[in-house]
Amino acid sequence: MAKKINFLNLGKHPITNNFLKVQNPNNEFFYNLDLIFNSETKLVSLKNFVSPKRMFNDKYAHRASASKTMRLAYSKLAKSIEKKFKPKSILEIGSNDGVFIKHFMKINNIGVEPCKNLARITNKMKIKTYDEFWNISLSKKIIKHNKFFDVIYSANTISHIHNLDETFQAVNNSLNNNGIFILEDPSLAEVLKNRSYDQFYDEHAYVFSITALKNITKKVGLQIFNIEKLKTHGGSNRVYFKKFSNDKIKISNNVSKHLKNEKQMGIHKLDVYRKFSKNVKRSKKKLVEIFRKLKKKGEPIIGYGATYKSSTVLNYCNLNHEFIDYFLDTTPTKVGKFTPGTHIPIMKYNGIPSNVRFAFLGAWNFKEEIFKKEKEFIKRGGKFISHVPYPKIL
Ligand code: DWN
Repeated sequence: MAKKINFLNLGKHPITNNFLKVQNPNNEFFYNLDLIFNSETKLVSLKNFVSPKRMFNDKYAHRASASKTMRLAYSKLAKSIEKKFKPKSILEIGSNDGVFIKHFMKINNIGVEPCKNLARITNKMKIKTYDEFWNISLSKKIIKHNKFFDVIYSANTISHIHNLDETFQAVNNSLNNNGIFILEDPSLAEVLKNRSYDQFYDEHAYVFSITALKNITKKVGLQIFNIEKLKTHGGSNRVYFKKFSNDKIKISNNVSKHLKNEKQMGIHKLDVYRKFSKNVKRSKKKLVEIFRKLKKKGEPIIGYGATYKSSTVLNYCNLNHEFIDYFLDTTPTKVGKFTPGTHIPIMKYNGIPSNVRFAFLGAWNFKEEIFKKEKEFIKRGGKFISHVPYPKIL
């Protein structure tokens, strides 16, 4: 019998995509953000899933193409898929604003994107995009019109879908016999190492280990044949799957290496999560201490990058408008609004104002890109505050 064990309670949290039009709304929705470990599958997930319709709607704010790092990463991956697999058809689950799928205009390229405002963007780009949630019924509809796929790709999406058995089954049903499925999502091993507890929020129903992925996909006939460790989004895994029945594709040695490494870390044991939980509580204490000290000195502090991730940190640590004056962000759909739960204004990025010496790095996953861009700020003594891997002033 699978046992689902609670290991961390992060308190009450809002919908991370709910960037507010007014600073103090009276009907904001909150849910309890608790993390659990499944002793059978080794999956780590939220205890309470939030209704998908609340999160993924026609006001979805995140644009995958907003960062240069990601634009380059997707273009590089598209070239590599083209070269290695020469697909004639490709399906992307969670196509967002088309940053990846637009590289495949010469073949049959199909998007799935339940956020209607995003699906409209890619449909306008002449990429047939289904504005529905991925499930068996949608996969049947797509196959009927488009046949089976050579490649199915999904970045930062499968970890957002609650029913994993159905999700992977629908993927397997939609692949042709030699087809491959590529999944890219934050790595649980990296979250544990970096104490990046902000990878858990309403949308991130799961944070995957390779161990858990292997356990849950074998049930539907998918087999991992390659893994790439990525730096993107604070440390992700790109996992390649084939059908079990396809023995033409060789299994790379790195699959067993990853599994061995996770075993050594104890990813299959509850103790590791109990330790993580202690570290997260310490991290909160230290971060709040840093903010309190700076505020006592009267320092203005801003936020850099109003990420969905930062919503977890701000709400868990109770860092509201009293601690952070405002956020700067390049995403037009966030500008002029307020952060969910903590009600901090979000302003249009136009450089860091000269009176600011401290900026909380909400987009810590783009640290390299941001440090390159903010040379002037750093030169004049400006400092970033980050909670990863532990709270400090950089
Ligand atoms: O999985 C998900 C990831 C991939 O994207 C989603 N569930 C939602 C979203 O999460 P996020 O908001 O934590 O993602 P990012 O990509 O880390 O967000 C970066 C934010 O920072 C954007 O709003 C853009 C902003 N930014 C900025 O203002 N200046 C980013 C950079 C690099 C910058 O220089």
